[in-house]
Amino acid sequence: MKLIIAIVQDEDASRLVSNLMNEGYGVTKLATTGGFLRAGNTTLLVGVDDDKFEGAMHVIEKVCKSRKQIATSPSPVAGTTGVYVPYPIEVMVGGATVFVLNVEQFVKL
Ligand code: 2BA
Repeated sequence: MKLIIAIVQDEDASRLVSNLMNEGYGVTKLATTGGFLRAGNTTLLVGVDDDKFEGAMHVIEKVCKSRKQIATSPSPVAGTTGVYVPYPIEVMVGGATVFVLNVEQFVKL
């Protein structure tokens, strides 16, 4: 068994949960925050038997598309005013950041 930890954009999360659930996967959805953009994202925990792993990854890949987005980030230097000025930056968003862990034990009590 494997545990898929998938960090996805909020706007993709609902459709991804629906698609996974419709295909019979168990999903836990967590509200999370990215360290770089300091914006909300969604982390899904999906526990899957080994033979269903590829199917789950396929659903994640299908639903979460990469795209570019303009975001603001505080300047790293406050300057003479002591104020951190927001400036626009282009970042790739969407897609999914996925960690795959082998599950040692799965117990429901
Ligand atoms: P954030 O940390 O808010 O990052 C959002 C996006 O900003 C990243 O997308 C990346 O394209 C860009 N980015 C991040 N750090 C950057 C930097 N130092 N300079 C320039 N651009 C930067 P993704 O790489 O797809 O990551 C999406 C979210 O996945 C991240 O949100 C974070 O919540 C999570 N994540 C990514 N890598 C991770 C890791 N190694 N461990 C834990 N969480 C991770």
